Amino acid sequence: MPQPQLLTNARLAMPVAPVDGRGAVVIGGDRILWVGPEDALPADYTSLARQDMEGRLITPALIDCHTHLVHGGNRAREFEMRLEGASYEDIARAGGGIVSTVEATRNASGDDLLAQALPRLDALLAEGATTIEVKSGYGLDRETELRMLRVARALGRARPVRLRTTFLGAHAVPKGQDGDRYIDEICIPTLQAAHDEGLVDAVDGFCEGIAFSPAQIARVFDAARRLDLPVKLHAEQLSHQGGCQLAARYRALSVDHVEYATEADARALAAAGTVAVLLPGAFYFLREAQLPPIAAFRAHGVPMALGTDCNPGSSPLTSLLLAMNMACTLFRMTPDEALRAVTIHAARALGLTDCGILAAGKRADLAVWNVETVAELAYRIGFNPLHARIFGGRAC
Ligand code: DI6
Ligand code: FE
Repeated sequence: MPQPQLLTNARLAMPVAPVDGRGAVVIGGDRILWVGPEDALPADYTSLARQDMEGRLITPALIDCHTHLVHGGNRAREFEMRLEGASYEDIARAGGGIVSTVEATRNASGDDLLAQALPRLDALLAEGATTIEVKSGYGLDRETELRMLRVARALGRARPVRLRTTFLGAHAVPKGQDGDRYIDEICIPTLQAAHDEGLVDAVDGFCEGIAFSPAQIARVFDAARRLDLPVKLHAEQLSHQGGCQLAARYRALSVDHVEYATEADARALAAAGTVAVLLPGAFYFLREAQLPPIAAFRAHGVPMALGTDCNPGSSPLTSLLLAMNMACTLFRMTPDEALRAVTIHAARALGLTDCGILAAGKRADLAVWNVETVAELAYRIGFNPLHARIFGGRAC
């Protein structure tokens, strides 16, 4: 076992409890051995060579807990149509939207999809992310859903990153098909096939007027339960459909978007231990006006996470730092909340307990920033102050 590494003269954002003054981190292999104020460094470690962080801020490495990184093509033309007055839902109902990306994704080979996704992944890593979730959901047939998930796994081998895959077969009703038949005859059997191939870490759905009803999503969740897979849900994004209550009944890891969630939903989420994943990129890009009920989430103790929702239609965003800035400017989250939202709470939204926090025994996934405070991290727009990204104890 190589010598542990000792980082000193750092500012630490744990991010739950702050450390005042100079902080130090001891890393052994891929784990944090010790973290705390430098003057409390245990005697065992004082003789290690010091790597002087020169007062930089160290946070847990960032976690993007909601992306659709793997997809074919882009929807810049729909962006122009929306600028001309069409709504996101109008475009979806007219055969554009998710199903147009489905066509582009079906027509792309695995190699094409990988090549298109890598620059997006690299953009996230360049800002200090080490754990990324990737969803399927632009195949809506067995072959393409499996291809998307295999590409997601391949992304995890192509870069030093921890990749978590989510099966999102219930994302949209394929053109010309009946929603109920699609769920029972394609979506659920495809979930089984993807699980058999070891491609699924969690199961998601889109509960919305333009997608699936709570009753349809419940059938997908029952299938997930039979496979012992955790669930999450795109819920209450464009309207209130009852997705949060459904997700809470299934003890979902997270409900995502949730602009139209209510106080009663917040109570149910808190009781179920479900994380609310806020996606300010989609809120911004679709020029939504309905704000997620942040005050109710705070009051009831619902953990809030943030993701990019990186996707071609509603959030072509590949920056968690910008998501943090947007969460503060648009949703009035505090910078400390925004940091917890892309670290410890994002980990929880993925069912992970070994990362997202600076604590002994956790993974040594750290980000070192050329800033002094958490507020400084959240307030800049379009500037990347990352000094170093440490993944499993290695700077890379
Ligand atoms: N909600 C979203 O924001 C993405 N999926 C979803 O269910 C949008 C997907 C798209 O427009 O391509
Ligand atoms: Fe999404």
